[in-house]
Amino acid sequence: MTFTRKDFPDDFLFGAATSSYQIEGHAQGGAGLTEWDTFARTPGNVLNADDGARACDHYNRWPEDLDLMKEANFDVYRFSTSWARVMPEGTGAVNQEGLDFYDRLVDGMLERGLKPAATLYHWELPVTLADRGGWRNREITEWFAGFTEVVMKRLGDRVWSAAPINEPWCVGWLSHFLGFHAPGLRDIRATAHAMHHVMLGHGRSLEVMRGLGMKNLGAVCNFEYATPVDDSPEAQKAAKLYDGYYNRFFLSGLFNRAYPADVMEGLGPHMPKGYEKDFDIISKPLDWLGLNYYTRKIIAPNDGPWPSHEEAPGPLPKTSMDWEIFPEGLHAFLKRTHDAYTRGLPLYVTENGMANYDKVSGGKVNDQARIDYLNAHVAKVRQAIDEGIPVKGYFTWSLMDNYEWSRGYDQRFGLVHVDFSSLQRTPKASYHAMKAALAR
Ligand code: IFM
Repeated sequence: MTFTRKDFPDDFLFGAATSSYQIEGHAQGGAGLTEWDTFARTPGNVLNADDGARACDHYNRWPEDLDLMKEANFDVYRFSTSWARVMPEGTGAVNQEGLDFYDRLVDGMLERGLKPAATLYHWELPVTLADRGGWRNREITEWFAGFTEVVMKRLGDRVWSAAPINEPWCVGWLSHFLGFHAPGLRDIRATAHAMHHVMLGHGRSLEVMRGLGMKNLGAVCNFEYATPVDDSPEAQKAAKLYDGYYNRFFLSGLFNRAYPADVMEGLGPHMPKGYEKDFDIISKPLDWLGLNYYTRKIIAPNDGPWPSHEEAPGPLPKTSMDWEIFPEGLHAFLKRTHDAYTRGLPLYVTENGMANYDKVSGGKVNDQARIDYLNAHVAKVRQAIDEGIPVKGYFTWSLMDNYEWSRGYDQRFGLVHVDFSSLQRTPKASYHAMKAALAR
């Protein structure tokens, strides 16, 4: 790496992130079916119809995985708790085995000197709740509050930080407007409802955790930089709108008690009635904000219905996800978030990394491209700190290769290679580089 821990303030934290469905092996331990299980079983949704039934078998191999975290000299492990594992029906009965698993996992982190950074929801919606409308149904905000209470009554005394929901844009837009994620809807009314309920669910969950006396609570949003395809006013407007529903919608709700006017031109008529009254709950004070950042998109106007734009190919080098590598975007988001929304609140880069078609050869994985990607993005974090932006930590996605949602097991984001037949873990060159950079 071109950086070491010493280049950062003493209290700056380095971590790696994972999520439950992507690594655990969801068919084990009494977990209920999630909407991803049925989504994956429907032709055309997921590459090779892969699901998370076995994934990395982290459910059994977690001690080895936490050892990998510790041996890489990471400070924090960002993990998530599966709703369907803890409450197979979504409400009511608790699967004690599932709760015990997370209890052991958190203790395992503490025993290894790792800070546990919990995310309550990283998309394992129990099918029973999907049957009742999922995020389209306002009642989900109370179901989610109930899940929060069950999990945090058990773990809340030991986690270092907690956030209710990973990437509200994915829960709302990607899953209900673009249809790329479960439940695979393409409907503007469903989108408007889900976008708002995910915000309200965030707020209710936060209230529950505050009520339990928990500290260090935040939110994790994902960001994509939007570049207009050309200098025309139409292209500028299209890119601004993309930025609006992708990035500003959630920041605005959390910090400005309103959704952006340009986004509401399209979503407004489809919003749940009386949604404006919910901002007291949505905008409860946070202790930090997490930013997940990977890429930018080139946006071109078109004649279609709102939002009347589409993605155009970009010229920059790309990852195997076909995502352009654009570290400048990370700096831009840290700066804008601090200047316009969070104004002094600690920021964390809660996800950043790249997918690459990594292969094991002679027991080694040469992923120099990932090392370059991480160096370039960490340099942007350093730049932001130099400018006085309070960035307090950086997490790479991901500790290990895992289930990449609709891309199945094809896309490898890990610092550790996973052979999905033998489940053998092989640390890649990027893992060894990170370990050396983070040595104390
Ligand atoms: O794998 C995902 C993760 O679940 C959420 N953030 C983006 C990652 C890469 O696509």
